[in-house]
Amino acid sequence: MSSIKEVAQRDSCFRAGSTLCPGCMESMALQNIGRVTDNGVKTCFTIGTSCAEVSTLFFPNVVAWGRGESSPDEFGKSFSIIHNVFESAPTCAEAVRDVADALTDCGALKNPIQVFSVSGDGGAIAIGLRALLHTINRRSRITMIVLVNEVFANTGFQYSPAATPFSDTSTTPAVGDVPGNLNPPIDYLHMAIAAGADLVAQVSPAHSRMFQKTIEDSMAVKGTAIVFVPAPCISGWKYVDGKTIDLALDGARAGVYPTFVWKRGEGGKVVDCKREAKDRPSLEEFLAEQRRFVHIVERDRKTGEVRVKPGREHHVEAFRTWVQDNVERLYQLAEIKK
Ligand SMILES: Cc1ncc(C[n+]2csc(CCOP(=O)(O)OP(=O)(O)O)c2C)c(N)n1
Ligand code: SF4
Repeated sequence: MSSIKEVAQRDSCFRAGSTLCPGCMESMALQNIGRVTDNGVKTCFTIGTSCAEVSTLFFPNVVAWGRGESSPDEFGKSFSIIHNVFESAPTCAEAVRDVADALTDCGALKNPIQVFSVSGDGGAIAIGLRALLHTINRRSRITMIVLVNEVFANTGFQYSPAATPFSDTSTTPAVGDVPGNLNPPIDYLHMAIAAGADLVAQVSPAHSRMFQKTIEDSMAVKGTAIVFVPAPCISGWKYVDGKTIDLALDGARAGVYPTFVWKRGEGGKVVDCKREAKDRPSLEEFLAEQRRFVHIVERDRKTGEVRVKPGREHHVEAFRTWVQDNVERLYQLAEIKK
């Protein structure tokens, strides 16, 4: 693993000028990935329509990507990005990989290329799920990044199949007795392993060393790597400024989106999230930080005390059960070797 200090001094292909919300986890993830990939190898990103795309490639206004100018003899420094439709970032990345490999095989391309796709969870595991699974199944040598903010954010915060139970979204509103989203999320980590990925991870830049190492490892595997990045969304999750990293850590440690890294042939591990509920931080505190759960848990403004809303106790218990099942499933998943 390169040293954190060395990577911090690299040039990031994600540059100033995006219109992502201030404090958006996606911009932190892209900043970091941008630096890790500035490693002397030409980088190509494909990016599907999502917050990360509409806020950074709004030609001719905002184009927040690039590594400055490079001459042909600085091929390893160069960076390119392809915007493609919503659900097709992995497919387009696979196409880039195939073309690069074919050019290499016939001697026309002398230098290596590293290829990344970037999607939101809506693009990757809702509308684009079928395409994503087939690209994994073909063992395409790419890294897929899925920025999981649990909603279709840029089109109005609609539910996605990654949405946490009981979250209020624009298409699963908490109204009357209905406590928001009633569907448990798709088990996308297990699904990616079953489809044939060589590296599967769930990690955010809040676990900075782990994040950097995972991105570096993803570029070294022979087949497909997929990294799901839990991405607290200040506008959709509705929390106060400055809490993005705290929420990323609290949610991971409380078992809502545990940090998880798995490699084919080696197995995996759950990091910084205890298996027993009694050893994990309070779920109520995690819920109370976000107004998308205000219908079940609230914080007293004067005392700061968190309390379950009267009549919502069974929803909090159901949430606790889902979280425990989630953590247990990941511990078991970590034991799979191939
Ligand atoms: C085929 C197709 N359907 C719908 C849309 C409209 N659309 C653009 S982005 C988007 C939501 C993206 O959600 P997600 O991938 O989760 O990214 P986020 O906005 O949350 O970053 C939708 C529905 C589209 N561009 N193409
Ligand atoms: S809506 Fe959410 S995901 Fe989109 S830019 Fe804002 S904070 Fe980021």
